[in-house]
Amino acid sequence: MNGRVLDTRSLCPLPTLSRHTLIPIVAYSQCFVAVAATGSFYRPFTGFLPIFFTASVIFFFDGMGNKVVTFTEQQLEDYQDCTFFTRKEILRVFKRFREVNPALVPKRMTENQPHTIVVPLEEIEKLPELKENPFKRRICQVFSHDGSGNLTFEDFLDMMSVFSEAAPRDVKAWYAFRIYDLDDDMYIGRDDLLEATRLLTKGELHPQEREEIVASVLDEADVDGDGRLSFMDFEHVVVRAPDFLSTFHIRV
Ligand SMILES: [Ca+2]
Ligand SMILES: [Ca+2]
Repeated sequence: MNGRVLDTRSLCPLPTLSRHTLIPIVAYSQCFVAVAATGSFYRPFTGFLPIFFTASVIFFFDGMGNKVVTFTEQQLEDYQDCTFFTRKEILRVFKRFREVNPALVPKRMTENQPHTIVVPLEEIEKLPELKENPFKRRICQVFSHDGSGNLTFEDFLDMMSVFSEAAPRDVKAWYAFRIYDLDDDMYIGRDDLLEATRLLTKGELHPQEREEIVASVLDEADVDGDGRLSFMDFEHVVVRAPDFLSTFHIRV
């Protein structure tokens, strides 16, 4: 199985975490919980809306009524191993992905297609689960194999897995950190916080007000006083935030 899913960061987050922890694992998570303490509407991920499916789809049928198998048994097993999903959920996620652009995504995914066929960012952003989220572009970039925001099926599966109910808190915290670390320097710095605050408040706050929020976030969360939030700083906040898991969630 050549899929990126199996050999990189994404769907097997724990090895990824340990790899990254070798670098001083710094980053960010806390900001928004701290921000949330200053005003209840400063809350990350409130744009995610639950997705409900009335029926699960295991197979597609072609025009002649013949069953079309989307993935091989081996592919499904691999995806199960590397996500927090059951195979039924994996197929639901595929249905969701294909609905974004049925002309681009075939019903049957042959060998390389799950990690070679790319749906553009602009189309993914229109998903109801994402379209109201101020971080939608950043979220797609974080899960995109090349950082562009365009997603293959495996990127998409990866994203939905991390946002699923079954994903553990430390995995969600790690990806929340990465999403807020807008400049990818492994810290949530002052500039990241200012921009995130702007996104979260839809530009309604005066720059001075945003500066004050960022200062209070850093004051509260920057444990070692280096002026930025490491992953450990961030995780410390997430652990204390009772509603973090419910806000970092998309239902499939
Ligand atoms: Ca940063
Ligand atoms: Ca710090």
